[in-house]
Amino acid sequence: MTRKRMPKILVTGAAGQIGSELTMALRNRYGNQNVVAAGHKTAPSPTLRDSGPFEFIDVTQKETVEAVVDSYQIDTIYHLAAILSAVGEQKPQLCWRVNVNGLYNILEIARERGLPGIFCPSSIAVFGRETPRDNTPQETILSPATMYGVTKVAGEALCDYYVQRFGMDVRGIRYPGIISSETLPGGGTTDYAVAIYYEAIANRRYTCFVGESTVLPMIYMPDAIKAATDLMEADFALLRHYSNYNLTAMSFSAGELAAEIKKHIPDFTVTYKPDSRQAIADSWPRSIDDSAALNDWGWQPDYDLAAMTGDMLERLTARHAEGRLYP
Ligand code: VAH
Repeated sequence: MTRKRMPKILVTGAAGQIGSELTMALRNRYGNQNVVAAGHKTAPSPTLRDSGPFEFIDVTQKETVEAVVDSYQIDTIYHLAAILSAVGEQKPQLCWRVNVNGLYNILEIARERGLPGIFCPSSIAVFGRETPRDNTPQETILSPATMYGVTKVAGEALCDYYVQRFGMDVRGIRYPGIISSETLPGGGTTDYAVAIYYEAIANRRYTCFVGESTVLPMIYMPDAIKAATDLMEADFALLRHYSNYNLTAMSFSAGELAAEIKKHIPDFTVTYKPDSRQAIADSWPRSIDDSAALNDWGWQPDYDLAAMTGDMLERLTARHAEGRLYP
């Protein structure tokens, strides 16, 4: 998408883990009043609420989204509203309604108005037990073991159909687990990789819901946001994929994560008590081949496990000292 003027952006799911930080990054980049944040039920943080427009929508109710798109003359949508993997297994029908019907509404609104840019993230959850788990290729078997993964496979196919059939510009990334300091994740299988930092600071101990040897691909939020904006600013003509770029920054086991935190907090202890989310984690890749993202739009992460851990603990320690560790 070649930019001639500042975009008018709508971020759905803006009160969520990615949406809350992505909205602020987009406001810094394009101007506060050019980025409309939208949520469903979760109230926005003061930072989000006081820095620019915030609206409540329900992506499963098309007219609620149309009203915002038309009143703000939106031309670009970052569609983050979604039900994640663990909650999606508890509520599979809701997961389908929000993740697929909601996406369909976004794509139809964009098609009917000729909007020039849509970003909709996918996930490594599209892969399953039949997928090669190490250095998982860009082109491979998609056999999701969760409704969340099913909705992301359907979402990728729907987005690519709108590119091919209607000539639209729809882009997306298969995100790995995302670790962040500003907003707690909302019911994913990788939530342990965020909670462990909070509990290390608050209580010096954590009970982890996946086993010590569980390895998953991960990314730190600043890199996740950089990937979204870099992809959206890339020359569409150079893209060989659209809504399903493999992406990662690092892979590590729960035990390696705990050991990295212990370098900063020596008396930190972890107990491992795998629950139902272990089976989901075991169906996902251990590492990802993201060479297509590197080749097509220059993807390079900035944070590894050591750099992320130092930054996370610094941010959370400062908040803890002010008595506001948890958002
Ligand atoms: C989840 N955080 O755990 C999301 C993500 C790859 C994991 O899609 O459901």
